[in-house]
Amino acid sequence: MKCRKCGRKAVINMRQHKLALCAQDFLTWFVKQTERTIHRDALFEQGSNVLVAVSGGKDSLALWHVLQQLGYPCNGLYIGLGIDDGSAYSDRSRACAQQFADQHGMNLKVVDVAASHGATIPEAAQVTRRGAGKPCSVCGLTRRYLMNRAALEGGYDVLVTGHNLDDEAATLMGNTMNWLVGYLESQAPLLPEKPGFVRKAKPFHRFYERETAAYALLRGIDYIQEECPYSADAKSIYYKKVLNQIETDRPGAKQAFYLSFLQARDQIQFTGSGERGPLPDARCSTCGQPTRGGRQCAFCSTWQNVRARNKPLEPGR
Ligand code: Q46
Ligand code: ZN
Repeated sequence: MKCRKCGRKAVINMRQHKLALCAQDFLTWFVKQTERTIHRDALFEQGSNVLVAVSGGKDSLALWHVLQQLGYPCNGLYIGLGIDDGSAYSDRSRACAQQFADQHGMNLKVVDVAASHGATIPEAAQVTRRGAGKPCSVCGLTRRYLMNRAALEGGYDVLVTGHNLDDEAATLMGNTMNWLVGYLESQAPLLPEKPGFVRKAKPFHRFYERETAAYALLRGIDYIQEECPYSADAKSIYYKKVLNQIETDRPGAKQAFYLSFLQARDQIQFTGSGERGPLPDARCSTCGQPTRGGRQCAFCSTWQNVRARNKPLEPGR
């Protein structure tokens, strides 16, 4: 197959765009498409101060690379979750993020959950009801909170994540299968800023996962290839498989499913129960963040609980 732009040998065929490209033209196309998405979806403006949530994986490192090429002032943020599971997953993903930052002269801020809050994510999951032995719930809550706080404290205009179209389509399938209206309302490539919450954006939300992977590979970015060990039984992996099966039979179906939702959601009357809804009046008594119920926000009450249960017994007790 030949590159549509120059006629050289194509390295990728994007059937949903009816576009095959060589390595050089793909890299140029990928950066331009990211810029187009940022403008078309009004994610942020030229000159915005950007904080990139970096996991050490292909999507977030590719995003950081592209934004730097586009001239946005951007720093990276890595959250150390303390996930080991015999594979030193967190240590290795952090090493990939740090190595990337050093190679490109970029600034990576690291927040280590165990050092700052007294327990790793798997330890926290063992002792909270929220965890019930599985760390994903407490992990998601903690990452969202710490990323938001780091962005606010650092004075950033926007926090960006590397979610691609496969991630978004799988989330959409999960939200739709269970009719999670609040989550459907919040599922958007842009969540505007509001008091206590930084603006959040997903500049890669129109790319297929194989495209972000191709960018990382062709740029020689060294990223952690395996997924978090706790993602193995995640429903999102199952939904991705199902969607890829449909995509094989009907090229473009995955893209149509997600992009049609974005169009339809503008016509749907949501009741404001999701993250995009009105802000609650109540404030967390510990951190001051707006919260929907209770004296404390979910993050502060969860981690207070973790610290209380994790406290070593005093001698003689
Ligand atoms: S939530 Fe769960 Fe992820 Fe956290 S524990 Fe791993 S799989 S990293 S997206
Ligand atoms: Zn709080």
